[in-house]
Order: sequence, then C-alpha cells, then structure tokens
Amino acid sequence: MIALAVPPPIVAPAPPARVLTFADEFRFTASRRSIPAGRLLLQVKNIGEDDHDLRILGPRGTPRGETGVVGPGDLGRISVRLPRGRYTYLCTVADHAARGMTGVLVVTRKARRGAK
Ligand SMILES: [Cu+2]
Repeated sequence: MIALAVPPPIVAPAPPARVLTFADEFRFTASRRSIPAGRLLLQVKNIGEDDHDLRILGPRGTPRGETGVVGPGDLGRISVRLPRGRYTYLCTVADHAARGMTGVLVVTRKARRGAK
C-alpha cells in the first residue's frame, strides 16, 4: 500500500472585488450591487459638474471608508476590507444625499476558491 502525500494547495491572496461607481447630479451608478466579503477596491468617477465624494457606512452606520472630495472629471478610490453585511454609501457634499446620491452595497459570504 502506498500513501501519497498531497501537498497543501498554494493559497494566493484573492484579488480585491472591484466596483466602479459613476457620480453625477445627483445619483450614483454602480457597476455592481453585490460583492463577496474581503477586500474591495471602489472607484468613483465624477462625470458631473459639481464636486462629489463617497462614504461607505457599515451595517450599524459606522463609516468604513471615504474618497474625500472628487472634482469633476476626477477619479476617487477607497480600498477597504469588508465583512458580510449590508452597507450603504452616500455623497456627503451639501444636500446631495437627500437629493438621491445614496446607494446600497451587499457584501455576501466569501467566495470559495475555485467556485464558479
Ligand atoms: Cu455629490
């Protein structure tokens, strides 16, 4: 009888989930509404005429990341690690959130390696 030793799989860090969000007056248009838990690279492209920003709030309303002000034509970014949960995001400039610059991002169970 021969016992074969199976080496453990080499685990490379998973690449971050990427979300691209366009910002203009007065809405966000996101490329995805749902991502797996883990690292997130969120980019915010300002395609409007006013300054905008984006702040992510955790399930209890705790800020988890923000871009700072993104001027017209500019690209802002947030790199953050997010566990499962329902997150909201908004523009904190003036009354933009009240005018509609809000959104929801759902973070689901971590994607299994090799899962399709
Ligand atoms: Cu705004």
